[in-house]
Amino acid sequence: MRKIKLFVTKPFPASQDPEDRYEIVGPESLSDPEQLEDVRGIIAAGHMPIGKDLFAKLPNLEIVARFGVGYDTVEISAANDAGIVVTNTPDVLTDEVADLALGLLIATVRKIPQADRFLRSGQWQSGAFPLSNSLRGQKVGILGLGRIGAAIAARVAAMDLDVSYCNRSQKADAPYRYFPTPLSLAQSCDILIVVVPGNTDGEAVVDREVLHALGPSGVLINVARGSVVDEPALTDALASGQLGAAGLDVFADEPNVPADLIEMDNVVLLPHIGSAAISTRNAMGDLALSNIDSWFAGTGALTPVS
Ligand code: 8YV
Repeated sequence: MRKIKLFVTKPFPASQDPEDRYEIVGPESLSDPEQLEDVRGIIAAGHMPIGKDLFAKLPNLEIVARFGVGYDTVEISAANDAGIVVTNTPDVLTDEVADLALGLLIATVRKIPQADRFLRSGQWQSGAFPLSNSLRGQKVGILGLGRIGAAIAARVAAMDLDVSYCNRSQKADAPYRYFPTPLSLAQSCDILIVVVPGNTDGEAVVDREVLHALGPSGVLINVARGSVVDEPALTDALASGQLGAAGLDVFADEPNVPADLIEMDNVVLLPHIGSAAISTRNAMGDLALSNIDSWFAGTGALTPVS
């Protein structure tokens, strides 16, 4: 029997090789309509936009399985219009990303990378590393109390820090103070951790006003998407001292990071590694493939996005 054909945007890790049971084509086939005619599924890893332009080339497409919990690269309304199911990889990366967010928070406030650079460059020989700010007594605001936001909140609360949050709706079972808007949250906290899903409409929920509300000793941590923070406003606020520091795992135009940010000493910059641990990435790949397997076995998608 002929194998079902999948379009895979980028190689991804998984404990099984998808080529064992599927015929795989990649972006090189985009210029060859005949190759695409009988594609029935997409596994979408990386940044490639998945929307109506691509759907128009794939008349037999049934399912898009996103490798990742975020699906801002997929045009959901176009998928809905075309009757295409979209899945993502929730849960399997929650704790990994939350761990990384905590590491980035501590690294940013206590200046761990800067201290490492100080030691390696031999500066310790001439004196001690300058004292850093402290996390003690800081108020932490979580913007987005979804699965990952809740896992970060639990970790921050375990560090004996005050936690509050902003979410589209208040969570009845969340033991933290609720603020209805990003601005009201920023006005009431010292450290803002951004964990809201990325958007496709280009609107940054963390705008200049929110950044200024955090203030000169405020800290921004972003492990969500670059698109949810106004990056030029963030760069300005850090450069002018209107914002104290930032820890960023995500950027507006990855892998391009503004040179101004790279030159600053009050930021910690990571190359989007929130979920990038071997076991977690394998679990994400396995879940993306299981969604495809289940769909083509006739048992439906396992983790469809709403
Ligand atoms: C991955 C992520 O970097 O899950 C997400 O939404 O941002 C990360 O876990 C990405 O999905 C890899 O393609």
